[in-house]
Amino acid sequence: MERVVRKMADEEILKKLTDAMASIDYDGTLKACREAMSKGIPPAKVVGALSEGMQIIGDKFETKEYFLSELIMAGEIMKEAQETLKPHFKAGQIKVPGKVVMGTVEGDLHDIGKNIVVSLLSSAGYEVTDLGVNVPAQKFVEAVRKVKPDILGMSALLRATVPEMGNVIDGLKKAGLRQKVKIIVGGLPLNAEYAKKLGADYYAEDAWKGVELIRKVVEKS
Ligand code: B1M
Repeated sequence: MERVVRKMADEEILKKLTDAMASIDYDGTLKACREAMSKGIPPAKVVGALSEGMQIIGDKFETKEYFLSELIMAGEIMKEAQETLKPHFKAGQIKVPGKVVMGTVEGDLHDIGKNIVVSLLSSAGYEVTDLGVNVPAQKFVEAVRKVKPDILGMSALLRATVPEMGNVIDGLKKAGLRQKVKIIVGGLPLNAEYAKKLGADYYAEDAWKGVELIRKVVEKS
């Protein structure tokens, strides 16, 4: 009974969080975030609730109820919320940290999901080279040559920029580096089938799954 009541209370907080995010309510979102953390709700669930809010914002942007200024504000709120969550990021039982190069592909400025992956990996002791956003294919190739990572992670949120991932993979092939690194891709327009078509090794639907995948891949290598 106690567990059921607790679950209902948690769901109420998560709903509050989604609603505050969806209405681009800075104070409300951060307050609900802190409340969720103080109640011990897992950060993955909190990010899930925030992403639901982001989904609503995206839908409202498409129907012209929200405009670019709202997307920008939402991005800022999400970044602040992420700072609140960071100290609570734990990436499971990672035992074999390795080297990871991460970036958002050329033409794409969305970095919130990518930054969550970077934070989770860093907090677990991985050596992460974050190339940032709008990263040209050649820069990914050079980073793989220089850093010699176990994993290359790429993120894209725009449908139009996803093919850039394929360009990076082609660049790696041309440079003779493709077999030296495992590639994980993530982002809203992707799925496992699309990732395979692009030539990636793995697709991660969220940051936690991505980090778990990376752990398994590094452990095997
Ligand atoms: Co943009 N935007 N945006 N935007 N934006 C979307 C993506 C959009 C779906 C909104 C919509 O119309 N519904 C739409 C894309 C449509 C399409 O491609 N078909 C869109 C558009 C159109 C645009 C502009 C073109 C708008 C314009 O200028 N007219 C423009 C493009 C700029 C550019 O990139 N060149 C633009 C700009 C922006 C801002 C800069 C204002 C801002 C981003 C701020 C930032 O990132 N610093 C922004 C925002 C905030 C959004 C939405 C609302 C939210 C994105 C987000 O942060 N989600 C988004 C709508 C939506 O998502 N439904 C939208 C939360 C975040 C936690 O999720 O990043 O998906 P996400 O990460 C997830 C997973 O995908 C996964 O893990 C995370 C969860 O754990 N993941 C990985 C992601 N990468 C991974 C890598 C991995 C593993 C997992 O390992 C490698």
